Amino acid sequence: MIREVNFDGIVGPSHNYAGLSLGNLASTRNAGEVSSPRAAALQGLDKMRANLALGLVQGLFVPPPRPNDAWLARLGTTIGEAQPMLTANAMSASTMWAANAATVSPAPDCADGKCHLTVANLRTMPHRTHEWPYTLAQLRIAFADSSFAVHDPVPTAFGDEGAANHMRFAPAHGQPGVEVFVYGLSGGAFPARQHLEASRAIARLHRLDPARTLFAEQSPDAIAAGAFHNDVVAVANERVLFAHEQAFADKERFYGELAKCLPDIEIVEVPAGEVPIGDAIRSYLFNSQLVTLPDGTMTLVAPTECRETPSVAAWIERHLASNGAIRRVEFVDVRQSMANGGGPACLRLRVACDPETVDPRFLVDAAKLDLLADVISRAWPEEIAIADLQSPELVAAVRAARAALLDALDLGELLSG
Ligand code: SUG
Repeated sequence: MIREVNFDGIVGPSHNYAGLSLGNLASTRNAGEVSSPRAAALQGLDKMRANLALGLVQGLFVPPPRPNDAWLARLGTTIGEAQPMLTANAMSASTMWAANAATVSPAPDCADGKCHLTVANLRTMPHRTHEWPYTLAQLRIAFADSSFAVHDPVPTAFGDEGAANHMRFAPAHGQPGVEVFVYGLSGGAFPARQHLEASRAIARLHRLDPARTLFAEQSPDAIAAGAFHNDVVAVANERVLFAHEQAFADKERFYGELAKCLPDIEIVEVPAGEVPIGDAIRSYLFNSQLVTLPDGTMTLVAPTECRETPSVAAWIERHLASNGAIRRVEFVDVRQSMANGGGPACLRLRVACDPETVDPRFLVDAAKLDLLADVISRAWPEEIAIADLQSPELVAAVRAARAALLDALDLGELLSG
């Protein structure tokens, strides 16, 4: 029985605001602020708890070792000696944004009937380039069942940002779907992170049907306005596309191709005249989780910032009153992640599969979330200032916190990598 499972990245104990992501306006705006790793991780658990309460199936990924000593060693240095820029890169907690972990094609879309996952190389931002070996190790354990095929990253010649630049449409999660790869060619002053060649390679590796696979260009203006990933301005669920008017370079063509592949597609487009793209990016309206509840209600799990942005709050109110495709909106507080440009949808990787085929250590129920909350409340640092990133006490605390988490989840085999 195929269900959508959302795997959230647990916010790691080294979560900090170093301003490492050019083109991600929140990351730049909050550079140098003091972070609250404990509160951040607990906000993440609360989001998972709320999604469980909605009747959704919930999973998790764990943070990788921080600092990344192996990466620093390849650069000929150590955490004690590295210059501040390398230290920040080695201490980044950016794996929390699990939407960037991999691209996922559910089994009904793939010629061999397996669910394919390709770990993302994340080659554009230095702090993200060293995530994938640790992500891959987890994917290989979580999806070891023969119904999955887990792939290495595509060569770093071509940038790949995973599910953040990929959308899937289907009448229902368990039926064959249409997969859309959204690539960037240019973004003005900011980098376009997803390369077309990487997307094409993944479509081939996943053995997708070319007749049900589309490639659409991200609007360069949207990237220049701060939409560094497509999932900042568009989200898909079943036969609904929820997108900002300015998300795509050539929307008429893309919408036309989509309608040809999926005649009953419903496009909920938000006009710039109602929600300016700046408000969409600040509030992360489109970085909400668009989910179907067990009773069939299409629900938007949106960041609380949407309630506080007048144009967005007004749009939501009008849409709900109009009986549009989205019938319900739930707000979640993920402010610590939002301050680094990661909303509810960034924090999760969607995998449509039979939950019975997933290693149960990566699935959660309310009792497991309570156990994790206990570990995090005891072991996660309360605050991190950038000036402290190299402090031996902090480094030791970060290492010990991860070890405690892995122990609680019985995932000791990940301790060294
Ligand atoms: O890659 N932020 C992440 C946010 C990723 C959001 N993911 C999706 N849209 N799916 C990024 O820009 C923060 C950088 C810092 O720690 O300074 C950061 O990496």
